Amino acid sequence: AAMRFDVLTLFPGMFTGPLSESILKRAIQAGRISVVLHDIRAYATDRHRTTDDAPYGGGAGMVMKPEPLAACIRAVLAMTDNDTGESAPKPPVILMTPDGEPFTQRIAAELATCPRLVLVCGRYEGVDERVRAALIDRELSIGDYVLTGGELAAMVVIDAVARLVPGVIDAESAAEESFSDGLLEYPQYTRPAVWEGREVPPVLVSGHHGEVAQWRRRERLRRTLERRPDLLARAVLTDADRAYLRT
Ligand code: 6GU
Repeated sequence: AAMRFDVLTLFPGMFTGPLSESILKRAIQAGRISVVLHDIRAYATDRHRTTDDAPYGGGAGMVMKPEPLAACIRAVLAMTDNDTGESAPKPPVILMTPDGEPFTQRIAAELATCPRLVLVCGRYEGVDERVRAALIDRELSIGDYVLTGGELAAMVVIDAVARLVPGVIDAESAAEESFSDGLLEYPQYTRPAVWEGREVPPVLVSGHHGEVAQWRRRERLRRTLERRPDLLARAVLTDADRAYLRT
């Protein structure tokens, strides 16, 4: 069965472009994932379809009103894929917000085990705290910078989770890649063998598989030490890795 992402947003149009290209498009066409967009504004009941209001206590910006957002979340949770009367477990309701838990590859892998996720895109000034308390299970941020809203962050989460769903990309690429073992990737080369006077490292064209593997491992260690020493502290290293890093 396909993994389903329900996305609650004031700007559903922001998702249509990215979902219509490349790997996500193919995954949707192949029935591996589905993305269902829900316009929060459709759940506003007043004449002007109001979804936000000024903060109590004063201050800049606007806050998402409780009623339309809560109605949207509850309506989405009441929707199911099957009409068999079978009860699926309640999917986690995740708010995208800059004050959320930092999103990592580990969290992506955990979320990829869920049959369904409900992603709520907050506007950056915030969501009424009572809706968070009543209806939100988890809050995620994609990094220490501020976006205008949670939409781009939700797309990042969808992309990172979808590629871990079986059949979306080759099993090998997902298993082999960096972050599963906590090291950055090795440098990649393709033809031509010489480009603008720059050669491909001879070991890669030598045909010596053992030497290629050792070179790649060492490049990963070097790069991680150089660029992300914070990752190296937690990486899974052999005695040979440690010996190389001391050179
Ligand atoms: Cl999830 N939302 C917003 N508005 N800004 C962010 C973010 C989320 N993650 C990093 N910056």
